[in-house]
Amino acid sequence: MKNFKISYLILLFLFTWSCSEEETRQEESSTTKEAPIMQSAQREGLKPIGSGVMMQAFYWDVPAGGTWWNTLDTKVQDWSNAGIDAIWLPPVSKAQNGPFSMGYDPFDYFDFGEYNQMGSVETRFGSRTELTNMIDTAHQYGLSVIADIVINHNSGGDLEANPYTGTNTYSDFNPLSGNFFRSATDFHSNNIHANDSGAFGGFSDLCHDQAYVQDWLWKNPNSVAKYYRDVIGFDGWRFDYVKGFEPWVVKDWKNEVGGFSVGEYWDSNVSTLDYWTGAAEASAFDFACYYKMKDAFMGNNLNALNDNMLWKQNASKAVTFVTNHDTDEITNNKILAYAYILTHEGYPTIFYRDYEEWLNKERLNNLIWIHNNLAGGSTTILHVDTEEYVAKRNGYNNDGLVVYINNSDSWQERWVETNWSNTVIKDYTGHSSWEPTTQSGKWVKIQAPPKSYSVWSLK
Ligand SMILES: [Ca+2]
Ligand SMILES: [Ca+2]
Repeated sequence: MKNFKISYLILLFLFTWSCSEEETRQEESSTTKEAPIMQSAQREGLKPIGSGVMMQAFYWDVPAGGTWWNTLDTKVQDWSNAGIDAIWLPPVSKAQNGPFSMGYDPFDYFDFGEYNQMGSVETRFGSRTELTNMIDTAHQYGLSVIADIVINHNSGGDLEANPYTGTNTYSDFNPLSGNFFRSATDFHSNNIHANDSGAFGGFSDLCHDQAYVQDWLWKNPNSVAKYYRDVIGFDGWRFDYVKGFEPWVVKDWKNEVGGFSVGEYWDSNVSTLDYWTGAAEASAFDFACYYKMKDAFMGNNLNALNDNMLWKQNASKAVTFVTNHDTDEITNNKILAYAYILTHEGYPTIFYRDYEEWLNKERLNNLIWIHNNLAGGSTTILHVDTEEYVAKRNGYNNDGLVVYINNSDSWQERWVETNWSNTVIKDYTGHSSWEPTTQSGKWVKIQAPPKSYSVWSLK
């Protein structure tokens, strides 16, 4: 490392004359994890989760009326062709708000749009048949399907006298599916304890220490986890609001039924996120990366990309994202953030509206291709200042890449040290027409257009 720094500084001095501007900052960051996330798919013929890019296949308040599953059914083939390897669905079962619910107020875990309760037969998204048909189509095109699992809280129970609180509570659940009836003893407070690590709003807070609750959620042959996997066809799990319960719940679920698992631990603290992934033995959404990208691309200070993120700490457990159903704001520099996550480590997610409505689909498809074909190996940051960021992926079963992000209002050029000697390289985004040859010492001059990016690799 030290020799590297010294030779780096010598080379930097030699080439300063040709740099477009003074080097303001040089930092080097490497992660030890070389291999991308790879999990063997449970179902025959599916792409390994983590080999490509995840699609968050919904946004807040998608069209109601029971048509969403059919909408997705028409898109999964194109997504698979573009390099998507998994789709994340909203919670699929009947919730208290029935045909209007986005699913995060779960009532009957086994009503997928087939029982007339909570104001409708179908869920907001459609019928059970429409759901399973769409999942079959996704599988046909090699996509894994990830379920959104909301088990911190329930909603829609009937009022009952609660012996633990001495009051009346809405904790009497009588779902028409006939599965997983619940009562006061299954929620906090109860005979086991007053509460767990968190409650959400005023919802009934499930007690996962209750053996009956564990049985119905993941242990029994007809548990939610096994039914969703074996009968409905889910391949992986996205756990909602995991701050609301202990990480062993996710670990036990995953150990029981397997499958890729990612938790929504909404916290920017890298140590906390890293701790959770270890305790839960699951991936986590990289909220640290999300907030640093906000500072970098909305706050117009790319130096924030030097800060720590979960993918830098533990790339194999980081699921990176630019926005999601809770945060779906539009920003001018969003495509730069996608250029960042799709060229860096971690398992990147693309948000439905960004792909289908808001951003240029061809540019995203190009970045997905770059992610799946060039973005391998560890990461070295080559340059950062407020307006420019250059990093290289060092390659892992592929050639690696150099990504140059430019948040200034004009074209920028920069000499950088690649991993390639005497080699012709090109910009795989097509933004630059340069095809420079790297020097014997691996240095080369590259360029990036204003408010845009370029991605370089072997021609
Ligand atoms: Ca329908
Ligand atoms: Ca809780």
